[in-house]
Amino acid sequence: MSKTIIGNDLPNIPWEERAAGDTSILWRYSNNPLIDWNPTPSTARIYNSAVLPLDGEFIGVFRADHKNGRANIHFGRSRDGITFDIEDDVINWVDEEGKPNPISYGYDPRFVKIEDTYYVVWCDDMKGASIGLGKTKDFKTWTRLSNPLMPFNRNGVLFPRKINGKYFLLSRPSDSAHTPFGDIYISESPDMVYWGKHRWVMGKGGQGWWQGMKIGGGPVPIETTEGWLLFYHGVSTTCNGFVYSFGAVILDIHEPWKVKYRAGDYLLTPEKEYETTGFVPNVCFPCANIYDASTGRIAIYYGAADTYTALAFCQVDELINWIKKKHENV
Ligand code: BMA
Repeated sequence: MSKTIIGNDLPNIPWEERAAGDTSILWRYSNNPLIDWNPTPSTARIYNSAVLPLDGEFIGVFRADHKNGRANIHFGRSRDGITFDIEDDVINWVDEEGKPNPISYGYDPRFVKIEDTYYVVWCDDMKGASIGLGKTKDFKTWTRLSNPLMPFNRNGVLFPRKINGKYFLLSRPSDSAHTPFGDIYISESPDMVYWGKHRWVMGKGGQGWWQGMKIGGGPVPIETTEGWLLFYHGVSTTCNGFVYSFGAVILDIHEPWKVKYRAGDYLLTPEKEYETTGFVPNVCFPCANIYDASTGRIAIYYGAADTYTALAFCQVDELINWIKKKHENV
């Protein structure tokens, strides 16, 4: 079998086969949610979080809303990618001289390994919503780097390798509140410090009302023989507020600002009670994906109702065929 995903194998990927009779391209884990209310003494809700494999087990950076309502980022570990042991204390960030450099709030982290370094990208406070960037090699020392982009911005997503010798970062320029607009842009950098060549990648809208108000990049893109596979969230406005769903797109492998295929339908929209009911109802917000290249299995971690962490699965070839079939020119 020729491999579609260009990457590592992960035979112990958390996985559950699609239920008999289910025809969904992406299916939910039957034991969702993975993380329920009040998961640690200081935290009320852990969701919109990111997981990576490490040495046969799993690690993650977790968005935790504390009991004063403020969000911050915690580190955690898991044997199986399903049950997590999350530290009750926030990550202690330092600056590049090793001096404490705490974040005043942080949320929606993405986590990526590039060469021998693990990077965290999150929504940070730079007198308003902006993109935070930090790195670690040992999960003990966590070093903050300078904010890659000016405020106001959210949904920073790094690509997992350099492309044409440059690092690439997706972002979604926004306001500092509940942004009623938003397209996905891309920026590049030779060194993770200076970012430029900003380009527009894709806009809200299309034929699907589910992404009519705004969109934002989701998990770290997956390299495939067809291009970069990117899950992204899309938001529609109803008379009862925003509804967050997610879909998928394939970007050109060498020029990732070019959309090759974009599915007009969503893959997942709030339906289950843990998605429709919680601190913020009707939110499905993906922040991480892990994969097993040999079998093409993909597991996606998503936040549900700004309260829970949930898991869904798909198979890469089925997904890519579906994206092509549902492709629309926007
Ligand atoms: C966005 C972000 C997400 C959140 C979503 C729905 O603006 O703040 O963290 O899941 O709103 O409330």
